[in-house]
Amino acid sequence: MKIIYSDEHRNHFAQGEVYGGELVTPFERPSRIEYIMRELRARKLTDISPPDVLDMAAVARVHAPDFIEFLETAWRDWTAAGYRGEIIATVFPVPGMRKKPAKFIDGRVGYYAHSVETAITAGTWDAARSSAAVALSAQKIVANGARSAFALCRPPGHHAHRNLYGGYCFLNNAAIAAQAFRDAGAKKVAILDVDFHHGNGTQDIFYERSDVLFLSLHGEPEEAYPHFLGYADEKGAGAGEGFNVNYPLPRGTPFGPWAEALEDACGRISKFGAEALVVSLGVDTYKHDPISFFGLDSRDFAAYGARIAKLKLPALFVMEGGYAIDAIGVNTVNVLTGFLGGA
Ligand code: OKP
Ligand code: ZN
Repeated sequence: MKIIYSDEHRNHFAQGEVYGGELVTPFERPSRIEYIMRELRARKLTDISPPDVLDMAAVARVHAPDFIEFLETAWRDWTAAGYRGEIIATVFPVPGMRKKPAKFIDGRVGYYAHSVETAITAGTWDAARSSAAVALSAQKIVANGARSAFALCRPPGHHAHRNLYGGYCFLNNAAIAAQAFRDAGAKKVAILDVDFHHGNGTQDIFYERSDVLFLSLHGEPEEAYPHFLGYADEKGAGAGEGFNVNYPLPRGTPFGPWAEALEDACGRISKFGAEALVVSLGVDTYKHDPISFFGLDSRDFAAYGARIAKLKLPALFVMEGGYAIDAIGVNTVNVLTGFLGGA
């Protein structure tokens, strides 16, 4: 399996994540990727290349131009205002207020943020672009005929909407890759999101479309981030009605019921007639993940990798979350080797 990776992810490492009213070292940190790289090498998955130069037009197929411009200029405007910390949103155009674009940076930040935990730093835009480049380069390998590829993206992407960032995400790598499959001629693309958290950004981007089927297994929104999206009754709208499928699962869900939901999702993907599959691969479903609450064991990751292989679809794995750092490598690589062994 070809793997795409860029060192430039390191440009994004905020000092602080707002967590339980404290500023803590972000759970989403550069060492995550280093642990995965180490395990890939140990397990002889060594066909690792850097990404091609980013095609911004492919990013603009998914994200709004003003949002892209915001990400590009936010750090410049923040420092120009005399602020000395990292960019953290403080005020939002929630329902009841007016969603009018603001001029001053605080208003601009709140206009494009959906969550406070995620800080923007001097290097965030560079890292976000490199992450999208990783996804797109891996997508090309699959579009050109490979059975699979692994995009070792960081920062993750599935919480980024068309015009919103948050949940550690800035550009939606999986959505950008899915759109690139469409633009390369695939008539139908499925996105299977197995990260512990609901892929609210990806859902938002494709909610009214019938050419991209989105399915997400995640902690139920009553209990889990992002809290305000991810219910089972969100089934798509307009032409997209029936092409959005959520599997909210309760606290403590072990592999059995999780795998039953995956089985249902796989059935729908086959029935849909997808020509390509994008897997939003988060391994925060692991039983010892510090911010999640499912009960998967390391061997379960290999088992579900094999189930995904049975779909017999060209598959692009896009890295999302996973915060139990000592196990992130084993769990991630188990999915990939499970897939390779199950084909
Ligand atoms: C990003 B990805 C828990 C707070 C959660 C944000 C989590 C973002 C997860 N008390 N904060 O989907 O892994
Ligand atoms: Zn997650």
